[in-house]
Amino acid sequence: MTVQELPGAGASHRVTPPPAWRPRMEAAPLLPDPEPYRVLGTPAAEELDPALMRRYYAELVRGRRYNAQATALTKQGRLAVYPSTVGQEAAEIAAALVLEEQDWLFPSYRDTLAAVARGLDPVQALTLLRGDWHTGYDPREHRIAPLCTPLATQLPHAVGLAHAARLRGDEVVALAMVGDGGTSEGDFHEALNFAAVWQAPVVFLVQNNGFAISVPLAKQTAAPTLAHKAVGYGMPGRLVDGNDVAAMHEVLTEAVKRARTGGGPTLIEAVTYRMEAHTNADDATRYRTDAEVEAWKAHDPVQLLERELTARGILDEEGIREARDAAEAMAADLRERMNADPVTDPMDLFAHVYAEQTGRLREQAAMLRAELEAEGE
Ligand SMILES: Cc1ncc(C[n+]2csc(CCOP(=O)(O)OP(=O)(O)O)c2C)c(N)n1
Ligand SMILES: [Mg+2]
Repeated sequence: MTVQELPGAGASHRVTPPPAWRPRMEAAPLLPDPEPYRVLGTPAAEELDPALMRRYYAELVRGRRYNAQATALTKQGRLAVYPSTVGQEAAEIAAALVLEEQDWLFPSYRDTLAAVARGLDPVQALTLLRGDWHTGYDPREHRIAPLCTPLATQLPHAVGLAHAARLRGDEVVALAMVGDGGTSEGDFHEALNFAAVWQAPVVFLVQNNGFAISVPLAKQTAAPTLAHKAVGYGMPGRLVDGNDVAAMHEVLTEAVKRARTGGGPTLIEAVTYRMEAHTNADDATRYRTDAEVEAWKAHDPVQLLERELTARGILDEEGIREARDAAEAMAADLRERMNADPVTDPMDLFAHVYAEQTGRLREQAAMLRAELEAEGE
């Protein structure tokens, strides 16, 4: 029996469909290019701004040295944990340098380097990872939200802040950083959905470093690329070589400008690689091969820029030495200050949890105070 022949239904039950449904916008302009965008090693590098690129070079060298020093501090017992960004310095530094003073950065736990490049004191940036204070810095001072350990929860915060700023008429852009694994979280979905519906001035920067701890990307997403996820929310997705600092700068600058001028959010996937283990507590040899790591060494972000700039006469031996000396000075200062024992008060555990202390926390604080006093006697 066909629909047209239902019993007792007269000659035809063919119902005129409602007015044709139409997509609200063209999807094609939102789609990322199939190849990550690159500048270094391409003819586009002829347009590089020498002063800007020298600045990036100095920051990359400093960033690499910062990673090495922080990792050394974990081995010396001065830092509880450090998620290294060796190999990811280009994305980290560009995320910081494209922002204006009034903008906000929303970093994940891995993004200490972006926070330091934005002006945060390197020791303060490590306070949380040393385990002796909540955030370790005043987020309002440099407009850097706390380094966020719960995956992707910083994203809806960024959207809320950006949307609120826009309602107030402030020209603020929020740049939120997240890992490839973080894109599988509900918060990622909610943040992107709201951002696009509200046309909030947000830039989402996903660093696809290949892994969520030991889980490779292919085991936690079936999307063609992470940048493609943008299209489902109605924002443009951009795919960029995350180790190419000039490409990162260009793509991020464009997205920040779009956000600032009312064009709404962008999702950027920076394709990169985590050269070291997830943290000092992880053994990466258990889930990936040395050959894979070696292959990525040839695409090192610091080397890529150094080769391009020296070949073009933008950077010479002296420039390289200056950058290295400045990085050494930063590392020596970091080492020295991190080697001083921090003075902590256990009662601080209860401070700044809530604006107004809850009854239960007050009770617990009183208990601890009594215990500490008993110990002191
Ligand atoms: C909500 C939540 N679930 C699980 C974890 C445990 N965890 C910490 S890091 C991590 C992997 C995240 O990978 P990715 O988002 O790719 O960032 P990456 O560490 O590579 O920078 C997981 C599962 C967490 N911190 N928060
Ligand atoms: Mg990852």
